[in-house]
Amino acid sequence: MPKEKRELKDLSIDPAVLDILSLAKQKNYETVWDRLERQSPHCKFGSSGLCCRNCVMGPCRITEKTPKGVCGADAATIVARNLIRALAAGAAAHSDHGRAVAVLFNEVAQGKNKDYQIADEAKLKSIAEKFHIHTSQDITSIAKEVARVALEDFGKQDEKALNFLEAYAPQKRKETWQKVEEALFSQTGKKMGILPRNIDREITECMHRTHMGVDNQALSLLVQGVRTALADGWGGSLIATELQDVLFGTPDKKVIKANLGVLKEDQVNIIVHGHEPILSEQVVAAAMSPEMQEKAKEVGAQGINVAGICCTANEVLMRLGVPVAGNMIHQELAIMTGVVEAMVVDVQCIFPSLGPLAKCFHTKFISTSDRAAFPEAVHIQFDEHHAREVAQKIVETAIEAFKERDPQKVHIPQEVEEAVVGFSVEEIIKILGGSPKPLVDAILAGKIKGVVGIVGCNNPKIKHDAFHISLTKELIKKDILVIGTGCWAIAAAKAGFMKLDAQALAGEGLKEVCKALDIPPVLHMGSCVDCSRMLVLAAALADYLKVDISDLPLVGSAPEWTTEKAVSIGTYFVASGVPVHLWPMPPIGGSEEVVGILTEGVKDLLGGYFFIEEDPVKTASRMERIIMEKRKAF
Ligand code: XCC
Ligand code: SF4
Repeated sequence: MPKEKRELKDLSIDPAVLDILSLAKQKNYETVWDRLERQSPHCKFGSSGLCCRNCVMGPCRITEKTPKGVCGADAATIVARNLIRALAAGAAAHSDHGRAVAVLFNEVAQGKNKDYQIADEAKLKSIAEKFHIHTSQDITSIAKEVARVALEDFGKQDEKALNFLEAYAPQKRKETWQKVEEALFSQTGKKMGILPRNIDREITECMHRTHMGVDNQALSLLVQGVRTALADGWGGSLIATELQDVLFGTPDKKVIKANLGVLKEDQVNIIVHGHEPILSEQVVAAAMSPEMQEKAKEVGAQGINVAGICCTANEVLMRLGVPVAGNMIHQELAIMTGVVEAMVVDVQCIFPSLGPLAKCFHTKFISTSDRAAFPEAVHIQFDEHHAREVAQKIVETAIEAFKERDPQKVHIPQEVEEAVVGFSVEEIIKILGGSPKPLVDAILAGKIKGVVGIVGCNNPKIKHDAFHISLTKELIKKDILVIGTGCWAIAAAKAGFMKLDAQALAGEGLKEVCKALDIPPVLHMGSCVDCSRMLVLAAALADYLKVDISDLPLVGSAPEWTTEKAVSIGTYFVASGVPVHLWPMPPIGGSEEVVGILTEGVKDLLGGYFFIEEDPVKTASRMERIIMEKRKAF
């Protein structure tokens, strides 16, 4: 966090953001940056991971003079415990999302829910094949069996690895995990499991082990963190992605529009924000219905415009081509445009500041999930069994609000970019002509040096989108293909990096490949749970070449990370064999031992590791070096 007071232009590279920020200043609307300033400087114990609140003999803070907590826990234990608690929360967020999808999918399969259907039978069959489920049966029988293996991963009590991990992870990687478990046991004499057995169980075990007086060794704690992260990446998140594709369709290539300029002055604007397409798909469908469009006309609007924010945006843009109003940082700014009739939210990354902010406008801030409540929100309880009815009620509430819009407060930034999106693994393979071979050949020939997957958030401590965009730009210049998800993907879309024109920004080799395939050099692979798509792609390449993921010229990054989910994502990439860049520094600086394990120690065990770098250009060079090193071994 910079010490001096930052000027407006230092807060974001997005002109739409700066436009609304000057409006906010003029009108005295409070933003995330104002609150950050008031919270700064942040507590050093918290930022280095050295504050423990896990029992009430504490809270304990570790310093040179007081190197032990009341119970005797040292810096390494406390830092590791705090880290894996955060990781567990992140894995829980993704996996609880995955569970909701699995439960719904099961009900659809059982014929108990008619508001949703199986939209993609081909995908269902391809999933079934991975589990050796007979695909000659009727669709509902296949669906029931797939639902069973998915739900089992949340509840089975045996010691075997997750069904989904067994079915999806590449052979060599599974062998690596097995070997790591054996090596850890023979080196330490203590059993340390890496292979996750049950998604909920690993999260629970993180909570158990971090309770006062249970697991008090950094390595042991971090290995459980790895196991929990794997339960997320190859479990909860993967299940969410796969079954959402079955229920809502597997994304394919399409053109969308991005940034606050997608809001329309003459229409009822509904923003869907949060994470779960179970809700947003229904809101979009209801809004598009002729009946609702007609109602909107009755109140004087030209129609209804739905736009997304955060990962909900990514879900509906990938599948339905719905425009995206912005990433995480845009949520308050969107309301400040004065044209948002309703902001409809479910779970995750939704600022509780939105309720009070919406009160300054005609905007209805509508919460829907039984898991999430917000101050000053209108709660319209979502229920999968009455999904259409509830979605209609939400849309009607927005239409009603249109009448209250104050023209004096309307201020829509003009910025809009186009983006080519929809790159599911299935779509990528289709574009490649049915097999990963052309991509592998391009990599072997050096036209594409390697692939970097960028994920994650925005963080007001960092100039908004700046790291995302400079890093992306540097990488494609170096003939490195960039893929990614989450708020990075929205940043790239807004900055025009996902247009076909962006091929011009790529190095000669990458440009040639992208031209031949008619794709941008930067590929949108979806929402945060869709980071699992990147794992699946890596697995496809590894299995095709009969190597481990750690042998591939792949690097990951979370350059503006914020949430606990990002801790889990970063860790499952590392655990899957991918070196991962992070900025800002995670709260582990208080323990050299923990830093050592995560940046060095893991290398020999898992092939992946974390590295920290503040400068985008240096980050790109370091990534290139890693990639060139890996290419040598090819
Ligand atoms: Fe949240 Fe998924 Fe981060 Fe964006 S990127 S701030 S987690 S919405 Ni996943
Ligand atoms: Fe302090 Fe130990 Fe309790 Fe943590 S668990 S608060 S270090 S006494």
